[in-house]
Amino acid sequence: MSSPHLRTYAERALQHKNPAAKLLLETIERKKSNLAVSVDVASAKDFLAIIDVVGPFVCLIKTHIDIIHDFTPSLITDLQALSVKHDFVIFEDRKFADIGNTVALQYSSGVHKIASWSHITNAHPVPGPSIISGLSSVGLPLGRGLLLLAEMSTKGSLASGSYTEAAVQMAREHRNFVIGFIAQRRMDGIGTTPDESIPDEDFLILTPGVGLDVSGDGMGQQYRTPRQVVLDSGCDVIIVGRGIYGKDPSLVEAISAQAQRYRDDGWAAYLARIKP
Ligand code: S5P
Repeated sequence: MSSPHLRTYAERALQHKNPAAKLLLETIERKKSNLAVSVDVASAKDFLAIIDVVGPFVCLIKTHIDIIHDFTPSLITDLQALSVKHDFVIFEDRKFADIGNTVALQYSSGVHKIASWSHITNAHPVPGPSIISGLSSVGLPLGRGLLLLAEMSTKGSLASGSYTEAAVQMAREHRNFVIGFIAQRRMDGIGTTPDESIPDEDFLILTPGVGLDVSGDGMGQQYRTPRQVVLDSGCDVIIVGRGIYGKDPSLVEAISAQAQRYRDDGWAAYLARIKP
């Protein structure tokens, strides 16, 4: 079988057994959008307003729920209603990084009860495989999926080389729950293990650090274009934050136009990639 990135999202959706991965691939295909918007704003009102504007153009909304200063559980009800209204998947970018027992509690409990509403979450591989066991004890029965941070978009990131290879190896050993990576390129050929011969290995690559107008943010973030990310590097989903809502979340028309622009660029790059 050909490398996953040369197949259509629809074909890949049929192969995936994890419900969250399946849902994401089906949503991408249905909406013809591989755009995820990262809604990193501090007020619940702005958060919901941006999601309502970009909702029609995205396959996924990425949250940092702990940023919201006026969080109440009803925000989750509102988020879920928008997810149904606009047909998008939810990804809480929690970046878990602790021992199995602690991450299981952080994922299931506390104020945010992430596992109860977020289809996908992510974790740093730094503690080793026990972080996956801890999170999957909570998430697997709920049909959730996990992404490992195999690489980061920031200048000077330590997630490279043998660290990235070890992340891929960890994922291969937990393929029922680990659906892919936060990374800057495909991970298919990374590491040399007998598992490389597994014919249906298909990890989703979700990629932040995407921007059309600037190359950085002055705080270490590095941006590449949707074309570089999807066509040149073979990634599956572009994650865009400030490139879409800038500094003023009240500019509804500008936000909508930017979301369409990134959606169109991401999709064009995908079509160019799968063209025979
Ligand atoms: O390597 C990474 C991983 C992540 S999840 N680099 C990132 O920037 N992120 C997240 O993507 C980051 O936490 C932020 O929420 C988003 C990028 O936002 P932007 O405004 O720079 O597009």
